[in-house]
Amino acid sequence: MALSSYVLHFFYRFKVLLLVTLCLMVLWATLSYIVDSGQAIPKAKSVVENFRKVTSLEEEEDSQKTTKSTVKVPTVQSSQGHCPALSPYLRGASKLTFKASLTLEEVEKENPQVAKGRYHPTECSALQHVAILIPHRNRERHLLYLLEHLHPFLQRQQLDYGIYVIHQRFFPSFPQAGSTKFNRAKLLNVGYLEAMKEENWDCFIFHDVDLVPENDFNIYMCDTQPKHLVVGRNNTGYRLRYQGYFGGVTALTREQFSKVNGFSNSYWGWGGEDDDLRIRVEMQKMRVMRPSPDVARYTMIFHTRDQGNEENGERMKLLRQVSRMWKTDGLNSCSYKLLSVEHNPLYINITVDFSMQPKIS
Ligand code: UD2
Ligand code: MN
Repeated sequence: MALSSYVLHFFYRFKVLLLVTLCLMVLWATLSYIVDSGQAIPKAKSVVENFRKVTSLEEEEDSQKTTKSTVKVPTVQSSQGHCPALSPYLRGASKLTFKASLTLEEVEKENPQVAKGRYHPTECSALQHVAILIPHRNRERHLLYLLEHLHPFLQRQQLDYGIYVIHQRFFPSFPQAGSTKFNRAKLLNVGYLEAMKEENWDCFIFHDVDLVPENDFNIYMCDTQPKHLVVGRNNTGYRLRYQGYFGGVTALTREQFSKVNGFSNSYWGWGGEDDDLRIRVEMQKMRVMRPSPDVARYTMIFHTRDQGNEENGERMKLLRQVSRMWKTDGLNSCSYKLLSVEHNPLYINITVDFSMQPKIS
């Protein structure tokens, strides 16, 4: 009897002890949870935010695919002056698509804020006034795709910009009636001179018609040194072709470009004119800058060599003469016959005829 009451008593005390221990454990667990969650909330928040960022980027990319990346007009209007150094509308890398059935009317509809080839942000005053100069002949499809992607791209960068297409007149069926080889460099000189008649642009972007930028962190503004914006492109494995490469898309301020007397006018046909400009830049003790390779990426729309733009056999000879020629061959000697200047909704079209120009030998 005594033994059983002792056992009962022992069990009773054991149960109480167990209960107290359990309570203490629950209390400890609750307290440590509260402390932990205090630290974990910011972590969780940042995870959620990152997730949101990723999804919104994907969503934006998706919406970009369907709506062809129309820039959302900012809702907050302010009269506070300059736009920020880095626009809040940038999206990063985007997947480019080129729809076979695209028309100019569609691109116009997607860019209602662009008038006569120009745009400026309304929410702030742009840091630079940028003229985009595109040399062009017989590449209508490429021009259409470039306009489609470039307008929203530049608007996301909050730039005050104008797009100039400099078109070299060609008479393919009547070569004897004055057809000339294509002259990319001279067209770009014409673009500079004609654009400067309209506005005192701060910065010039010399832009091939077939290169579409893939990442809007590749900023189309000029810097303290001339900039080369094409580090990589799809058809060269996104690698820089060679160290001194300065082709495709470059950005020079008004002063930088006039300091080197612009491009040479003497490069007829394909090749050399880009290296010539780099030599001019280096001769003026300027240094070519490049954005980081992960943003300076382009898709070049496939093409073969154009009729009238055959390889220039003179280019090596010309490149050896730059130091002797640059002062007299450039902006200050660029003569041309201006045929028309049309202010289309999405670009300013400057048509010139070089057929009377003597070829340099
Ligand atoms: C490379 C350079 C280019 C230039 C060229 C040599 C790159 C990415 N680009 O381009 O900047 O130095 O070599 O001259 O390295 N074009 C026409 N119609 C024509 C011919 C040319 O519109 O009939 C224009 C068009 O803007 C084109 C540009 O000239 O993008 C360059 O010509 P290309 O595309 O035939 O030469 P590519 O790709 O070798
Ligand atoms: Mn090309």
